[in-house]
Amino acid sequence: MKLLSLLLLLSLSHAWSADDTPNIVFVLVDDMGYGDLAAHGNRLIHTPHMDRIHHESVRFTNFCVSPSCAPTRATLMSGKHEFKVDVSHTILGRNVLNLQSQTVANVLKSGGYTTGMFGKWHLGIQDSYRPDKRGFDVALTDVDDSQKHHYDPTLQRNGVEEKHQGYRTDIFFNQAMDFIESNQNKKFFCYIPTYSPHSPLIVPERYSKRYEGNPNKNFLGMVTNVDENIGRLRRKIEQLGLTDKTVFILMNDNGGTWGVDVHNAGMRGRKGSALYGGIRALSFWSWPGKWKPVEREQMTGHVDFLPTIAEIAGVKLEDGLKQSLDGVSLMSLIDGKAVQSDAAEILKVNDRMLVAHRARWSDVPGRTAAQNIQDHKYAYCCVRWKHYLLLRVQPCSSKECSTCQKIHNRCKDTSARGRPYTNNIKHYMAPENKWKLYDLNNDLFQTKDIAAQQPVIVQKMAGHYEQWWMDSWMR
Ligand SMILES: [Ca+2]
Repeated sequence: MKLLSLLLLLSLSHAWSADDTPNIVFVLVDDMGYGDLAAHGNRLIHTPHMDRIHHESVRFTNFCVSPSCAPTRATLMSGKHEFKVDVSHTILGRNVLNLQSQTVANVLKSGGYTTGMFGKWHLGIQDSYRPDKRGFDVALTDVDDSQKHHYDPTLQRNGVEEKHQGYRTDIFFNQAMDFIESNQNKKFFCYIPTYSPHSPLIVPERYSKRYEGNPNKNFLGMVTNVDENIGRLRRKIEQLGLTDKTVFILMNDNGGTWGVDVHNAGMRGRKGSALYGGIRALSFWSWPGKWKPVEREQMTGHVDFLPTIAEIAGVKLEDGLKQSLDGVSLMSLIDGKAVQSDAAEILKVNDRMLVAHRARWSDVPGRTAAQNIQDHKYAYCCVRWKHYLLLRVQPCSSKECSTCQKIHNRCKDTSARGRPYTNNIKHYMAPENKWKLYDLNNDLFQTKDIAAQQPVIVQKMAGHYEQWWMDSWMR
């Protein structure tokens, strides 16, 4: 492992003196949706601190992640689609980022950053897969990466257990603030992936009582608790005099969950789906005094995170690594310098296609891993290109594949009695052996299939998917 780590570091080299490169604070909110924000038109939710970040940031308004937790984290950390780094689920050992992958923390460490992580890693917490073995100097995470330990949790700091008192989200933010204070005279990367507002929905009453009467008051309260913690974090950065020296990034990790019936920003789909509402995420990038707040509607995504961070940090990626990445640096969109130019990377952003796949299939007994993968090629996936979204919903027929059975069942039962997400349940559509095409400019809710009217576009995007599938699994 030592040799591997050395090789990883040797493959990176510094681009330029890092004196004027900023600290980087990255908050990733688990299971919050694009619509769970007052600034995105949600009239019920109370999110004043995140709204302020919205107003102060470069905002990527057409930014997509993966349909669920670990896949998104795998891509954020590695810069590659999760399938290429062996992540295809949130459990079953298929949420473990392979050791060949360099992480964004490896990249930043090579650029002289002190790196800390406080929260939900979800990419393997055993042995060499632990975050403190993947480029983080300090990594504090739940002892078994469980969602359940809301109060007085046992945490693990670089593999050593610690008992903590209090509400877990507050604890992680407190610990992150201590890290920032301790490293205020160094250049640091502080990654705070929350466990909230993921279920189970448990929050101190003072947050939920604001939403009394709403069936999802605990979820909404959890979002407000995260928001309050973000406010405390920002105040701490300000008190330390670091605001102008710190890039602050806010993102969520998959489509909406318990909040989609309150407000889903006009979209259909939720976490776990490949509809736009299942993958669109907020993506706010702020550097006070340096970057002007603006909206960028180019098609972007989590694949772009690592190369963008590398450029912000002044780390030149080694050619082999750069070419293996699925994304590009968005810096020219952030600082606006190249928006009017014909910079190659901007053209790539404007004409690229990006794929999302639900993954999460069950390991069906009697089928090999390779067969299971092939059985789910079209289970629930999409291709994005310009303002189009090409969708396929073709779950497998095995009764032993619980995830596909869930899709089959929801296709039959659209009444969704007793379930959450009542309005958005309609995103589970009857499977057909063909692609559907939606024009997101005119049909954000994705109800009108225009595939029959646009056969050339369907063919082009479907062709991209076939090639992508080969590239993702046949390596
Ligand atoms: Ca999540």
